[in-house]
Amino acid sequence: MKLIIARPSPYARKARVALQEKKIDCEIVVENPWLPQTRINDANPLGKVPALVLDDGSVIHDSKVIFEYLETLETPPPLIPADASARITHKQIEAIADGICDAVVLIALEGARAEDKRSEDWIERQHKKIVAGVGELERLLGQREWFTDFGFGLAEIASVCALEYIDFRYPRFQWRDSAPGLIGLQERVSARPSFVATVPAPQVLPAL
Ligand SMILES: N[C@@H](CCC(=O)N[C@@H](CS)C(=O)NCC(=O)O)C(=O)O
Repeated sequence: MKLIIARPSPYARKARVALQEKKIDCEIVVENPWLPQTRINDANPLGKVPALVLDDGSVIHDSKVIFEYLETLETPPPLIPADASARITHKQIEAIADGICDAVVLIALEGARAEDKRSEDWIERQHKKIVAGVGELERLLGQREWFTDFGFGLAEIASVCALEYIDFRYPRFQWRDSAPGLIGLQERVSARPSFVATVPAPQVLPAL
């Protein structure tokens, strides 16, 4: 099995963390999907990382699907609850966290455009999604240690990948000022070896 990633990608990080938590053997291949010579389209028609290439050559892409696939391998520990209600909560939180990352990516791409082609209105629109998304994660966590009684799993992984992606790509938004509960969550989760080993690292973003 081979996982194609980009080092800064928060989506790829979710899959990398799941592999490490479950101690699943998997080759990691680093790509830069933004470069013209990228081979990512051979694996994913949408040209995005992550993509998981199975031993029979078939490919699973989109981090949500990869995460779900890894769970079907039934390698402990489980990271998605079997209970339907907790499962939906985890998937809902993943959707919010990924939505935050989508907005951060769009702001970063806008920043890569020539100044006269940038839209401040567009950046502001995305900024509001990030602020609202973090606010919702904070509300959902409340005073608890974990989002659900299941404990550490998909919701916590996706959320901390998103929060640390904000730190990495969009430090203008100081989320810690408005989300005290998430500070504790981020500190607890980021100390895990799976998170320490997958801290986002810079990659060239070509001018658009
Ligand atoms: N929904 C996708 C998003 C993946 C994604 O947007 N990846 C970015 C890197 S962070 C990418 O490869 N972008 C290249 C492009 O959009 O052309 C997932 O969760 O896997």
